[in-house]
Amino acid sequence: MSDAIIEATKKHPAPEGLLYTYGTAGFRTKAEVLDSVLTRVGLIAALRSRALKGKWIGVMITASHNPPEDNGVKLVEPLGNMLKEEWEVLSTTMANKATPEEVAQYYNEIATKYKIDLKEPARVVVARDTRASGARLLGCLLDGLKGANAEHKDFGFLTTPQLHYVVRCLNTEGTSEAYGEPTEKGYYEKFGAAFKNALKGKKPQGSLTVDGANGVGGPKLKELIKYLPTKEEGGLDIHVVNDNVIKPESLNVDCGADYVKTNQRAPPSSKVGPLDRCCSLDGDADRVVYYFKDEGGVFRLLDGDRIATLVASFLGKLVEQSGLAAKIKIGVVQTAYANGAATKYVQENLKLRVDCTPTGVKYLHHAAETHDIGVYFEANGHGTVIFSRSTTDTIAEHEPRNPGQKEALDVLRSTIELINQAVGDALSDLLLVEVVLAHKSWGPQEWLSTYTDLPNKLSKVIVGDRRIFQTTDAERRLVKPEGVQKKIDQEVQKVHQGRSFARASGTEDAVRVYAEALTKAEADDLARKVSDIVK
Ligand code: NG1
Ligand code: ZN
Repeated sequence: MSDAIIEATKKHPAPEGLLYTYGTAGFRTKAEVLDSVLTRVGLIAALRSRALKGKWIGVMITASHNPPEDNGVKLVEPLGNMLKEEWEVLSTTMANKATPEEVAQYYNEIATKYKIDLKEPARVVVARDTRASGARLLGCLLDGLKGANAEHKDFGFLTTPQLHYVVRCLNTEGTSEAYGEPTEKGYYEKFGAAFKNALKGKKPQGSLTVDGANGVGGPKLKELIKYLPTKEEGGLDIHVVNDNVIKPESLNVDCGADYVKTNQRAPPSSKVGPLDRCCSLDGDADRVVYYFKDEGGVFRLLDGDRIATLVASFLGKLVEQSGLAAKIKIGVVQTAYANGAATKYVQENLKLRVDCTPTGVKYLHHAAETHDIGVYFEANGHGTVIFSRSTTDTIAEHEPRNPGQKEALDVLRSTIELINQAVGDALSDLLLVEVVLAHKSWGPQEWLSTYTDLPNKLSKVIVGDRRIFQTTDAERRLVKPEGVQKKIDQEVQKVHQGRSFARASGTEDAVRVYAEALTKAEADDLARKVSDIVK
């Protein structure tokens, strides 16, 4: 096999002088320097599958919300989770091997170290977003898979969460954990049916305009709509905008979830009226944020924190109304980017526990697993809800004592079906939000009025070497460079309800500075001061 690996690796030589890292979102950088990485990821995917005795491993080619000229790749574990951390390190080392011979040698070293039987089958399922570089990078990946003699299924274009779904389905097919049909159609059927059941006759008000970021999410949502009840059938009136995937250079440009969240404004092309619900997906449709124009025409954002609070309160009520409050506890997981007002609302109004973890879905997911029901969202709109095995069983086996309990239990059970528990999924998340709003008979204004966000500012600071910034306390405090945290603390104390932190980005070569305060002017000023400190 070594010869085949050497051949494959030779076709896509690694550029000199570049250092690749498998970060929180896999490998992600300019697409033009990713060929060698993709081939090697193919080798790692084959090894990972063989290590798990031929379970299906996913490979997604995407750079999510990054600009069109970027691309990236990430690996998906058999149940649809993020790649095991140990393997992130192996992937990084593999990507940085200089010669084809060293690559082949390292392949064998991993096999020896992890006692992987190279005769085991290797099965890999691949998909990509709509970036122009995707086809070329897919070719590089397939060369790697061929070199490692791995079997593969190519699903063409999918959203990241759809790929996670397919991987989970393939590995659970025919078992008691079966998740669904391992096809794109199976995804639409599962979530379409769950949406209808979870609505339980409640009709969504008004319409929803969805901005697809000119990425893969737009056409996939249009497909999903075919499986949803129509407006006439009591379903949702959805308008898809920014769904131009024919022009890949428009991906994430002046639209999409990241644009809306970062700029705190609607895409300039938006034409909706006051109180019309809107939401934006990101480039691979694993994030969603909501927003609307209020009656005064002012832009109002309903971000990941809002989705988490809305969903946690809804599930809390359903658990209580089903008669399960004594058995099931809900926890909310956030990162330091969660608005202070959201954290306070969850603790004081919803009376739920809040955990704070470092940035990166794997940390949030892990913390959410410690709860019966774990609701986790990043402020940027990436997140989902997970139910522990025993909680799922409790809900499945519970006998309602009266019609009220039965009603709540039915909705709870369908809501579980509607949630993509493998990973944060913009399409499933938006259907979930719509179900909650329909049950509460809420428009965006009622949702917004649950609490008032503290004004905040997120800035990006370009520094010489971001690796010198080391944090503790879920990234809320810097331990290095020495003395910097003390200076930040001094500035924070000068403003009302101030909070600020700085951390190195895991996906861009920059340090991110977050600041919030009682007024917008103070938050902006604090962000500026802290940016000057870290510069
Ligand atoms: P970095 O670049 O490490 O801040 C960003 C997002 C994360 C997460 C990852 C992966 C912010 C502040 N950070 O990470 O939440 O989504 O990208 O895509 O939004
Ligand atoms: Zn994404």
